[in-house]
Amino acid sequence: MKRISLTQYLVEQQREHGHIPGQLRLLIEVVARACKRIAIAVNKGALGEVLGSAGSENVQGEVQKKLDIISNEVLIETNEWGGHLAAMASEEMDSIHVVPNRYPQGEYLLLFDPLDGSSNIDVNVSIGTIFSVLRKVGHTRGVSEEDFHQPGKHQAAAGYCVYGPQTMLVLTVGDGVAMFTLDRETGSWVLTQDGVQIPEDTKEFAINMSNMRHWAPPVKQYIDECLQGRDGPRGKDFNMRWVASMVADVHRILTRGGIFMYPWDQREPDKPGKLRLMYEANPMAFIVEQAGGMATNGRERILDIQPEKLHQRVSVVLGSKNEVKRVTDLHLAAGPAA
Ligand code: P6P
Repeated sequence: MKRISLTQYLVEQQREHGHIPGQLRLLIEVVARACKRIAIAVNKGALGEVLGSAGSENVQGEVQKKLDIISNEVLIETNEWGGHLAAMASEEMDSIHVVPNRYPQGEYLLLFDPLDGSSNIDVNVSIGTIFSVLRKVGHTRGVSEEDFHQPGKHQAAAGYCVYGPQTMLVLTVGDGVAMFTLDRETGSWVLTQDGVQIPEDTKEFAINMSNMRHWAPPVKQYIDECLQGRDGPRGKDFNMRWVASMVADVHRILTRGGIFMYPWDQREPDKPGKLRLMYEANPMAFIVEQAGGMATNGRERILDIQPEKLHQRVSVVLGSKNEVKRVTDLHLAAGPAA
């Protein structure tokens, strides 16, 4: 493949398809630069005194790791002065961060989970940054949390950076999915795959099996059928993977197919699931759909869900289309959600 940088890719997308406005191109390049800085901090590990807990909790009540806070600060400080953004929202911040008055305000809203999979940081397992881009509705300078309450189908762009054996940036602006690998010798993001397609069928499921007793019947039935293998109703054996880092699990599915599930469970019956809609499920659902996959909350398309709160949670079933459809059909056959 001819070596094409992220910048050249975005310029060519803009030239050929015209749907990457200048501010959006700048936003994507700034986020990509922030991910490079995060990658450097992540890769330092114990040498950089960045491991371990920060001694604080986020809005989700989760203990924050030092790298959670470092990553969040990197994304804020690299993005707030460029004039492409009106405000940002993060898993690590209770409320939105509005661009200070000393900087020009742009037409986009940026949401992110600055470092997803934090429980894996100290054990050297792949983690990642997830980001979602919305357009700011209205053209007054003011911006409020309500401006963020847009369904995922309105995203202008979405992507993630996975800090693994390779550091890779995966991106969609609504015209398919492209993958870039960080060339550490030059500091460039190099296009290594374009037109990513998720196989419609799979033999691999990703779910935290230790929660089985808490799942709703349709999820139990689906996983039980997979576990029966070739002698059961599926007529084929399945494999299981669970990295406990959504970015790593989704990246595997984009690369070789599979189904990822974090369903509702009875431990927190009033919460629809563990994962967050705005900055985990929506960006991943946009990417998965753009790669020919499917993403639902078990019953409805994730990208159609109308958000009511910035940090609201959602059940997630995404990946190979025919498998996600099977899980969704089981939920619908079970009747209305409890
Ligand atoms: P569990 C990481 O904390 C995360 O938000 C996702 O990245 C991951 O898929 C999930 O939670 C793992 O959850 O309950 O298996 O630790």
